[in-house]
Amino acid sequence: MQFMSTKAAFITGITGQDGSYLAEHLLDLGYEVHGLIRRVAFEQPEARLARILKIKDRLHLHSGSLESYPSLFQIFAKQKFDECYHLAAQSFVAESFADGFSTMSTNINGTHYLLAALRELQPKCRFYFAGSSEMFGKVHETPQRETTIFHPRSPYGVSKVAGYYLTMNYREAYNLFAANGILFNHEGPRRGVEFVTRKITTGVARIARGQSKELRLGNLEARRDWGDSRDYVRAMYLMLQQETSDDFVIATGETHSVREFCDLAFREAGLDYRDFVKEDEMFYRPAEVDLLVGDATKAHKILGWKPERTFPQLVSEMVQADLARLG
Ligand code: G4F
Repeated sequence: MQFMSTKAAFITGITGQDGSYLAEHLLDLGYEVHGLIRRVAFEQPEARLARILKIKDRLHLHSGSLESYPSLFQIFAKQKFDECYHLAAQSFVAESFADGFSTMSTNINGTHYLLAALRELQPKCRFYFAGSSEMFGKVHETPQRETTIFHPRSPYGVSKVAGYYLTMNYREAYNLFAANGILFNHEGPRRGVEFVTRKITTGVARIARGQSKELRLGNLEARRDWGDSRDYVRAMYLMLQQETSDDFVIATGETHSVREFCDLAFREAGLDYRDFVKEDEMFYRPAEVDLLVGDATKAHKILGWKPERTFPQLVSEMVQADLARLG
């Protein structure tokens, strides 16, 4: 049975994979759901609001930017929130090597502006920061847990470490309820096509439908702990329902290589990945994160959270969704 509530939540990154699933989850729980949207998104709703089009009429969308403190200040001055989920970021690791300055500026300043505006106007609002397993980077222990030392390997990873410590600092210095989720990779049919899982499943669909002959990828040996976004947004919500704010690793505890993902995804369409996948140095990163696998024991114990979907289910659903999209 679900608890009905009249709480108001504010989501940055509501148009993304996680934001759209979180918005649906909170609506189901009876929340009034608000989201931060760039002004241009209103001009191209089909493209920019695609993931939330079905629920758009039930949402309260506010125009503003993470790069503008005044725009956030104005939103918080007008509307009171019980919870703020900060998911928006430049989240593509490869892009952070291409333009580290924009990544740093959006990810670090954006987080700081939000925290500062909340402290000023709504110190009772609970804050969630989307930390990342990329913070572990060149891992110091396996599996990685809340106490594992950070060693980021990209400007993106560095920006997330900064956001993590800003969140912790506002908790300790100003007594804000501010929680860090250290989420390992999480995917689904709404994943952006630039990330490797969706790049593979759209590639499989195109090849299966005769629209393409090969799929060019980078490092096939990188290993990730891939979960399902719909499971992970439940964990975000649970973190803000606790008595005190804390930091939590959210992961499945399993690790698979990009090669294994390819193998499973091509097999789902009756194909052999070895006939189609070509390794291309263009997609290698200047510094790679070789292995990620998380230990979510703390989340199991304190949040009562467990992932519900398995890795094979995730791969199968993503491939089938892309096949269906192509008709
Ligand atoms: O799918 P990816 O681009 O995700 P990455 O870099 O692990 O980051 C994702 O997960 C993080 C959580 O750990 C988030 F914080 C972050 O925002 C993002 O959601 O790449 C996964 C792996 C990498 O090792 C990459 O080198 O796949 C390898 N890879 C191999 N070929 C490729 C490709 N990645 C991409 N994007 N494209 C390729 O062609």
